[in-house]
Amino acid sequence: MTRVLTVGAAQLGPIQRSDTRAAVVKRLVDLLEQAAAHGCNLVVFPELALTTFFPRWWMTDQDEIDSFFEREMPSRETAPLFEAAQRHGIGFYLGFAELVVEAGSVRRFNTSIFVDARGRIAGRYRKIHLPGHAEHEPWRAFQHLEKRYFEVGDLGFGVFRSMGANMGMCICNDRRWPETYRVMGLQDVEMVLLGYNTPRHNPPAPDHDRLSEFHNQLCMQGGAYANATWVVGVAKAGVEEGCELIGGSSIIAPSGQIVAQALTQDDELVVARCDLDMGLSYKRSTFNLARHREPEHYRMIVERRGAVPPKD
Ligand code: ING
Repeated sequence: MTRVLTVGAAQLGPIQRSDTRAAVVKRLVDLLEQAAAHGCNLVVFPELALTTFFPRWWMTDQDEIDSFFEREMPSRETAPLFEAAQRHGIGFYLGFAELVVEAGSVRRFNTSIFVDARGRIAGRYRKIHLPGHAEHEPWRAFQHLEKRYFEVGDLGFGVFRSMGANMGMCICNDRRWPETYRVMGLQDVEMVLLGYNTPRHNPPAPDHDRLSEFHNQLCMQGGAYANATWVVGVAKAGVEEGCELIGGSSIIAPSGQIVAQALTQDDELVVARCDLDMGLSYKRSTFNLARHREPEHYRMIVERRGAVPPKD
């Protein structure tokens, strides 16, 4: 019996600083209703899908910073999304800034959850690869202060069973690192869900800007192929507070092929039927990890953080 999930990649256009959570949640519910009309089983929303990408600003007032975080999930503002999803029997991935008190201390993470068709939180992920910087760098056209506002995630790259699939999650910059997919590949992942907020302009390397969409596709296609998994990457796109974020939300097959891709930089639903068994032919041949990998020769990947060049 084939296992097919009909997936909705729910790309968001820009969220401006003044946009309320209630207004954003209405957009999310609209996209989810569209997904229901197309028979989707699950919907993937972007990273930090409830607010504008606030790490673009240098802020020192903790209350102001914390106004972008969620203290509870679901909350009064997000409950309508959970209710609509449950009503339609649809699972969803949602990215948001998580503020939680653990063992008496406040923790802040760039987080995603997977909520199953019955409204239960079946998976939680906290972003591990935090790009950008931690101090004010006024030379930049805009800041990228994820290293300041978030802690490195403490949950690892987990793979969990839901909707009959081995599901994995990551967030944005994680998708650029092959290690992200391989750790999930070693847990037999079949579908990786991820959201991203990717500025077109990267101040430290402006010459990369023209390759933004190419690099976005390259890293997700590579991760999908090398680990025989579906990858669903969903953007928050468009011009937010003067900063352009790329779109290009994509549903990518275990073959590495892009099955469907967003055409706009606005709210846009992209739909594809995903056969979860499509990765099997790769897992049984080219990427039979148990048969072909030689971990004894990979130790450097774990033991060494940065590159050490050879001696002259
Ligand atoms: N954003 C970007 C990303 O990894 C970035 C950061 C932009 C890295 C451009 C490299 C080039 O897609 C987030 N939020 O990680």
